[in-house]
Amino acid sequence: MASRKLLTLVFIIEQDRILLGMKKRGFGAGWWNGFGGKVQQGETIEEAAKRELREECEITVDSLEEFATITFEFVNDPPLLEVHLFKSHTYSGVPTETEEMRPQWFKHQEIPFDTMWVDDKIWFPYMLAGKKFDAYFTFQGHHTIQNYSITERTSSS
Ligand code: 6U4
Repeated sequence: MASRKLLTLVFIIEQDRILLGMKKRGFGAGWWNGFGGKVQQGETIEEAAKRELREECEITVDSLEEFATITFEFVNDPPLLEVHLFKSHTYSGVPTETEEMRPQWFKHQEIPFDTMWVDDKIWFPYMLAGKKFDAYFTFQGHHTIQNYSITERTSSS
């Protein structure tokens, strides 16, 4: 089986706006995204999600709701990325720019999909509708989706 890297992605979602960060360096630099990164040894995935949120925009959350996993395959470029997505409606602190991210609020109708990973416009509607899902995207390079699938979780799964 192909090896996989575990990653996190966190969204603060209020009634009519969502907090995104402009990634200033590393993987996905130049694109708006949620806050997240690699799960380190000795921490749970949720602990990693909270840590990355704190490190990248200096806010904290008491609890996070895991609502999706997305696996990304980059053709001829292993490993697979297994990204665990979390959300919260509340947080503490003030979203603050760091070396890695510049946070900004966006109205739900004004999400800057042209400056985001191309998969985001496909699955954000599920997230914003409060759905839980599991998805798989196969990328050719970083700009082209070769194929994908999304499965909504039923209440029993
Ligand atoms: P470091 O170690 O800080 O240099 P870096 O290479 O910047 O790490 P990292 O750890 O910030 O990467 O993780 C990349 C982030 O991008 C994770 O939160 C997952 C997210 N991500 C990766 N592929 C994505 C994609 N296709 N669509 C998306 N988010 C993606 O919306």
